[in-house]
Amino acid sequence: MSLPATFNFAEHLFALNRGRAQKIAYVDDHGTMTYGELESRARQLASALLDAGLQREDRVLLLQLDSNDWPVSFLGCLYAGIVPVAVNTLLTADDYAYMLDHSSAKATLVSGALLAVLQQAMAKGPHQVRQLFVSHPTGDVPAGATRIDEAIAKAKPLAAPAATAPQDHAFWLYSSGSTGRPKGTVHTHANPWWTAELFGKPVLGLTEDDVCFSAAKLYFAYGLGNALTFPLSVGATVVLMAERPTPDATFKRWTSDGIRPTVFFGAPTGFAGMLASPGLPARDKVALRMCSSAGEALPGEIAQRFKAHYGCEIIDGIGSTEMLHVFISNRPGDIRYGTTGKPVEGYEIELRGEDGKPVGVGEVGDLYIKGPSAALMYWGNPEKTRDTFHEGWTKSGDKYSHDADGYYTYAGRSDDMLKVSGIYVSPFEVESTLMLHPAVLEAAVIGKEDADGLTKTKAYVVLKSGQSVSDDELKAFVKERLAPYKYPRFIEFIEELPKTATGKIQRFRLREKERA
Ligand code: 3SK
Repeated sequence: MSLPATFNFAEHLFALNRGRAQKIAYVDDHGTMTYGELESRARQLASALLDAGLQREDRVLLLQLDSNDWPVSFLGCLYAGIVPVAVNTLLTADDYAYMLDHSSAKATLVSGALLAVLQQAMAKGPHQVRQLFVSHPTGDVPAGATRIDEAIAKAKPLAAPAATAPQDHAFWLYSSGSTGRPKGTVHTHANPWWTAELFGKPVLGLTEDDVCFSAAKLYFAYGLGNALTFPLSVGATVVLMAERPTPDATFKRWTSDGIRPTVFFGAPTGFAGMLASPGLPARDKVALRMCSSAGEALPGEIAQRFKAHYGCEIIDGIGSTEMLHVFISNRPGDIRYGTTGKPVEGYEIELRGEDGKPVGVGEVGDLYIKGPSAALMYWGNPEKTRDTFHEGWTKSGDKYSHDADGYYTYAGRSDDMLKVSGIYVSPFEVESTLMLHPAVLEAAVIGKEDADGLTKTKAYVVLKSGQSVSDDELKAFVKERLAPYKYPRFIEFIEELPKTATGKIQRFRLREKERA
């Protein structure tokens, strides 16, 4: 598989779908957009951006709730050779001020609902934003700003795509670590193409008959693949929603009288919440044929309960913002519950021990990935770039083991692993066991020093509403199921776990709480 010397990812998708001009590409909270409309609007926006003075390789902050304007904005930028910096819509003005400064964005494409926080960020300076394009304004747009729909209506479609090369900068995503500022992860025009060729098509088997719906928003690498790259690479239809993916909001789309999703992309916490919800729709009310899960390893028990209810598999995999999408995954019809599956063809996986050498079967090692969709760098951060991207390998920061059959099992984050009595304990293993208890909704396990200064496990547990259980009962429950040294010596019940915007448990916050 290879790409021509000139390759523009937006033009690639438009060309693929020119025979489907009348087919619905997107349906959002406002209405539908056909493939023909997607191409013409994106190319009109490309003209409008260039007419506004933006130039090839300039960065533009894309801060929008999921709506049909998001793919128009993203692909319009790519078509013009402008680089969208797609950012999380849940952040603070301080975060956006940092991103505007760090990316030197010359313009922003912003949802009306997010304009106020963006303006607060701009007031914090310094930044180079000269143009504001507003999608779905909630009132009058400020002086000097332009409505995206008006900019599109006034512009002629750009005649030809920017003649980008496969390795040219196409877009950025910010990757958040457990410490430090978010890192601007630079992806090329080739990278999304690789994720579709290696994962979306061959592993998920998406087709043009599918209707894709992703709980993860488009600004996440996971959501970008699920709701743009993969469906548009096969001519499928996508459902977008601006609101938070609560169980009820998700169920509303699953059971829509109009376009019903056939493939749903979620994360373990979301699946657990939906299964625990009284509103869970019956099997005959939905059209799901398959689900995908990423973000955190999916406890096998959740996948099995989901399958029992809907008769449909959840394909669990792991990806990263740096690799753009999934590189280890279960396969439809070949699922080993509780594992992340096998390496996706086209990616090499290594688990390295403390000596940097590959570990043996059953041993836990640091996960490294080699594959063609890896980001070029973290913008302006040579130190972290060198640390993460080294000799063609990308360090993920996760710990994994693999069995003799080649299935990989998650063992926690590199910095979350615990050593209890000299033996590694995976917080994830203890958490998944706690979650097997019928009263437990979620759990997070960290290390806590005992009176002797030795590390023991402590579990923070969130109970399902209306349920109760004693800590002694939970300890006994874990002891019965795992090696005895692994049971949590301390248990604290809390209302909710601290999480990142992508739903990952922030164990470091619990550790901070413990130290306070
Ligand atoms: O968290 C993941 O597993 C993931 C999957 C696909 C793309 C991006 C990410 C972070």
